Amino acid sequence: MKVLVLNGPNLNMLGIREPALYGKGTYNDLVIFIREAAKELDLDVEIFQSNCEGELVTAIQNALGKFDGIVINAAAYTHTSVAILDALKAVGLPTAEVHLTDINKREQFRRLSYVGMYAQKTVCGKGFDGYRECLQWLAVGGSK
Ligand code: CA2
Repeated sequence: MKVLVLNGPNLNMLGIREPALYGKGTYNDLVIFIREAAKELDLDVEIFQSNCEGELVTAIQNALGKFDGIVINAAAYTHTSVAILDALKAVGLPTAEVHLTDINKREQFRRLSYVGMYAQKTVCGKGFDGYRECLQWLAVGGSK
C-alpha cells in the first residue's frame, strides 16, 4: 500500500522555533519518524513538504492512480484553503488529517478546518505520534 504524506507551510521550521508548542523535534526528525512508522506498518511512504499552496494542490492531484491514501498536515492552509479541499475531493483517496497540536484548544480561527470537511479521519494534539495513528488507520483499511 502506497501512502503520500503531505506537510504544509512552516513545518520545515520544526525544532528551530516555538518548541514549547510544536516540540523539540526537527522536520528531519519527523521525516525519520514517519519512515519508521511506515516500515513497521509495511506501508510504502512518500513524504512531501511545501510552503506553497499550489504545490500541495499539484501533489494531491498527482497522487491519483499512484497512491492508495493520503496523510495531510496542511498547517495554516488547513484553515484557509478551499483549493486543497477541492483537490482532495477531486482525487477521492482515503485521507487522514493530522495536526501536532490540538487545533480545537487554540485560537478560534484554528477550529475551522477545510481539510477536515473531506478527511475521513482527524488526529490532533498527539505530536509526531499522530502521524503514526493516521498511517495505521490507512493500513487497516481507512474506514471510520
Ligand atoms: O498543529 C499543527 O500541526 C498545525 O497544523 C501547525 C500549523 C498551524 O498553523 C496549524 O493551525 C496547526 C503551523 C505549523 C508551523 O510550524 C512551526 C514550527 C516551528 C516554528 C514555527 C512554526
